[in-house]
Amino acid sequence: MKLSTLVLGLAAGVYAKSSTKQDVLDARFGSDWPFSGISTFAHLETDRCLVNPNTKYDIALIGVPFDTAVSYRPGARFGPRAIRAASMRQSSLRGFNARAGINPYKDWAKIIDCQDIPVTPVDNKLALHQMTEGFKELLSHDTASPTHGRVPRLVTLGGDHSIVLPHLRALKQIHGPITVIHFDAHLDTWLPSKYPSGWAEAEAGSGHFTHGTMFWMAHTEGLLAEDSCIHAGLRTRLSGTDYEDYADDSKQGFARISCDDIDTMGVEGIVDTIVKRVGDNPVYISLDIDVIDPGMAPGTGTPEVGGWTTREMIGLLRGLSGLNLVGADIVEVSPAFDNAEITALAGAQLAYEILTNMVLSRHDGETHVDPSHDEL
Ligand SMILES: [Mn+2]
Repeated sequence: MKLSTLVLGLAAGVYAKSSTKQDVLDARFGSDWPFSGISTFAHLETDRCLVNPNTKYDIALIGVPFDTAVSYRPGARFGPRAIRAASMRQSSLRGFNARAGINPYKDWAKIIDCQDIPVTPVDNKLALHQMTEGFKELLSHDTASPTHGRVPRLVTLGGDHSIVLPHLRALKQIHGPITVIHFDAHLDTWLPSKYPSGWAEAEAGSGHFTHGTMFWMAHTEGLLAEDSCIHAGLRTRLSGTDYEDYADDSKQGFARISCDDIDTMGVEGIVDTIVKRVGDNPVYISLDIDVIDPGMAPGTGTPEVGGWTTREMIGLLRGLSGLNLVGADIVEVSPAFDNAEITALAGAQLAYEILTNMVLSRHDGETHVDPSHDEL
């Protein structure tokens, strides 16, 4: 090659690299620091998906700032924005999940933050209707990668735990009855009669709708798969003296793993039990942050001491990456009771682990198995 040709070639290369103003602007201003930019989950692209039906995504974060179905501390309506703020150190730039061997933000899936479902805080019957319609709308969008599945998947940021009911209603219409893996200190299959002030005038659509009865409602509505749901992390006090709450729970098709079981079964033993229980069914992971010990997650509605560590919870989720996962939530983060953002940080990290699982599993019965993705 003649020297002049080489010089011309180099000059052309430099010219091409710096020629467009867009290139220069992207290089200078295109990436955020963790602390700059507006607060979407993990700095993801955002869209007001509920009013833009043509927006495509494979996985979406959706905030549901609703907390008027709590039985103790309110405040989880501020959970979505607290989790988003605590997720700021996550981004596609440094998003590789070393435990899982993928970067969920740079893999096959288009993941976006769909903002919030606006829900009334003054009328729970209307609120439940609004949430149900919102979830149906979000699940009706086309996916960006149809070869990986034609139904998008949602990770809900709550909100109190009642927000799982409208999500399950919307999922049932698509997948049929859903198998729920429920991480929680509490059963949440309580009969409405177990609560005070259970007046006969209560309407099923509002008076019975609480953050402790919604799985009972889900079972009553036929949304749950028979004998395949499972709780994990239980340590709640019970009514009565004969474990009748457990009997009520079993009738609704749930198996139970207590919080203390981790001492004998270990993370791996619990993962094995859950995987055997749920099989290939369409699975929904519902994660109440109160499953974590209040020492690591104090900012929540109904704290119970003696819980799991965040490291154990991450290990459990990493072990569940091969499931047919069709939806998930992180609920009950109540930032007014938080300290130094620790509860919201736990919520943000656990959401990231769930997103990782969604990228690793394809929910049309097809699992994305790669031998390099060793778990646990
Ligand atoms: Mn709960």
